[in-house]
Amino acid sequence: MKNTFYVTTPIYYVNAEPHIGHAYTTIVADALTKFKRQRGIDSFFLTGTDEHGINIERKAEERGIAVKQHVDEIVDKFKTAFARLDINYDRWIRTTDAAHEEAVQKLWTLLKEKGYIYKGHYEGWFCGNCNEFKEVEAGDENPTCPTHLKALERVAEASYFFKLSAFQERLLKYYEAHPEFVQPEARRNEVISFVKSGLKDLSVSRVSVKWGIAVPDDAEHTIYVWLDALSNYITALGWGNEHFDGFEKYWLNEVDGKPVSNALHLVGKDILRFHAVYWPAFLLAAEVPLPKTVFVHGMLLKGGQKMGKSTGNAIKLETLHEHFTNDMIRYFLLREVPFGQDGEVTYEAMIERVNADLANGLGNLASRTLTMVKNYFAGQPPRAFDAEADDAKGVRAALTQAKEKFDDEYAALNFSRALEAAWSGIANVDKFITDNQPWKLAKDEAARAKLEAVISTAYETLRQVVLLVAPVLPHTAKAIWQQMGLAGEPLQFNPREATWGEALEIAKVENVTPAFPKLNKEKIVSEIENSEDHQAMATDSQPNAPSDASPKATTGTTANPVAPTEAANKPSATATTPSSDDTKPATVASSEKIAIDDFIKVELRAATILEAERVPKADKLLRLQVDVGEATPRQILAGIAEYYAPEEVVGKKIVIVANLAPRKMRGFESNGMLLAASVGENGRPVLATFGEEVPNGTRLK
Ligand code: ME8
Repeated sequence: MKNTFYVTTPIYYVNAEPHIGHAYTTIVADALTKFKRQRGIDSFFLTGTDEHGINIERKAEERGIAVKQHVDEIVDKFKTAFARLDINYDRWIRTTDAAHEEAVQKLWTLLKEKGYIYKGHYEGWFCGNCNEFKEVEAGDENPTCPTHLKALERVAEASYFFKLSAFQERLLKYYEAHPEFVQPEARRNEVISFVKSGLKDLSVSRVSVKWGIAVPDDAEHTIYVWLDALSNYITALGWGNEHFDGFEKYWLNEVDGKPVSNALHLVGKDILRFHAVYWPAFLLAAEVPLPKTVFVHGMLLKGGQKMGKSTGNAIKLETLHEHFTNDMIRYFLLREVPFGQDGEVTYEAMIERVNADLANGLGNLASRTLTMVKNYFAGQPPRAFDAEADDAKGVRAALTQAKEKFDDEYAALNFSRALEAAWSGIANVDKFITDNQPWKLAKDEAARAKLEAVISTAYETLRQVVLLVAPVLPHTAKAIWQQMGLAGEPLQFNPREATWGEALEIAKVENVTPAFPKLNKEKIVSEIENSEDHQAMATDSQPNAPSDASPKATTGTTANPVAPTEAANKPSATATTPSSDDTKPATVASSEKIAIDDFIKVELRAATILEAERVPKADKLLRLQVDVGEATPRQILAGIAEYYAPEEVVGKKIVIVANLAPRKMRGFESNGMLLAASVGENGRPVLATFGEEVPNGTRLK
């Protein structure tokens, strides 16, 4: 069996700028590749961009530029963002690469020759964002996409079909025989039950989409984007084209005389079915060995909602870079969110994690150990392991265990648990240092041997831990390694071969600088909350903001659709939510038109104000507890305090926007906003209410 490793990320759509979600999968792939390489495994890491399809065609049209120019610009943004995160991929595939296009046409021809593609006619409902036809309830004439909440498009045209239905049994057998194929287990079960429910043939060409790869011998049609995009995982290695020669080496493997693949696809759960059903069916049809594993991770959430371009609530990479180093971002994402599960991301949690684990944990171990080497041993680390004290033996034994656990968990993609194991090594040696009080031993000539043993153990533990964490914290690991006087770089050494106390040439420890600064939570959070990006982001996620079709997503401008001064002069319907710094009502210019599917996104509900109080040092804010028919009341901050006394609003029936992402203001979280008309010169808010009794929680449509 060959010892190679091949990992891929999804190839990202070029209809929006990269955000933390894209960075997440790609950082994981990078940290995994570094881990494998450190252990001597020949590895290949592929990422790239998915550039065809109706949505991208439209995006360029909206921007008034050629599609090629549009995709080139967004690809550059992705590449720059990933380079900034120290992501070292081996190849960036673009579905507009000539070699890829050529290979996809070969795959098409192969599937057709084998009898799996036939021509027919398609009628159905299509979502351009999912690039998928959707099942719709009979009689629904205005269906919306359940993911994007946008109106589906009716498509009725000639189409080629892939005989997916012919693969139902073969797929089920394959899942059964290869439990490692779809992971984690819960996703595997989901896929199995989906396939058991029946597979229909798949429409795999479009005549109305021009921006795509032409169907061989029928150039009226373009190839369905998912067939085009999924193929990237093999075309990038040279399958079906002459331009690359990695297919044999990285895709193919042999076990018990049978061809199998080593490939690992990392994907988010949003695209599970494409990878776990369609892709293996295409490969089975083409008689190409299936990837070893499709590992499906969860979604990064904000306020319980998936971060993404449709919701406009994704944390921007620039904001992260302003306040956190790359290593902090990488560590947080791998440590905080168990890989495979959804995870809420907040700046507060990031800062707490950085301070506890990086500044206090690893950083503190490095600086206290190296400072003692400098002060007590003139910078030359002692290597005295013969006469180890019993407790030093304990530290060593625990570290050996931690190393094994780290490798096992990491290889199984349990990054969080792997890091926890490494940090248990840190906690152990920290306690050992504190228990032995080397600062006291240093004052006693007779305790010199003991001091040597203690510092040797601390230094050696640090060395081993730095080797372990290097794939996750490449910069910091290297910086600490250099400060330790060690030669080379930690990523060059296999931790499994680094034996405890081995003879090493070590230069003198000269400068000891903290590996991580301690972050000031209040300061950073308030800076982020007051930043332009954050304001724009909060506005984006409001119902009247343009959806992911907005030019903002592609051009990076932070144009704000809200026009408070203009609207304040006219009586108009106003959604009253305070901005973070004061309580100016945000209003939509009345000339702006929105589509019905934009409106459907807004969840308006009837509610009753149960409690109200003023917010200290915020003249315009009232803090309300509101009954929306849920198990517990919600807190909403409203900018109405200048016009309504708290006791005046208690008991009032109001209308709220119930699906607004939470925002923090003056230290309080606001979970929604109430509706009011903005009347007169000053935009006096008049609360919207009902003419007759309506139960709390009732939706307005
Ligand atoms: O789906 N949390 O591209 P895409 C975690 N082009 N990961 C997230 C995330 C979030 N909130 N948001 C995005 C496509 N991702 C297709 C793929 S592959 C042949 C074609 C990550 O730009 C995650 O990996 O919509 C998710 O699966 C992917 O970005 C979707 O990227």
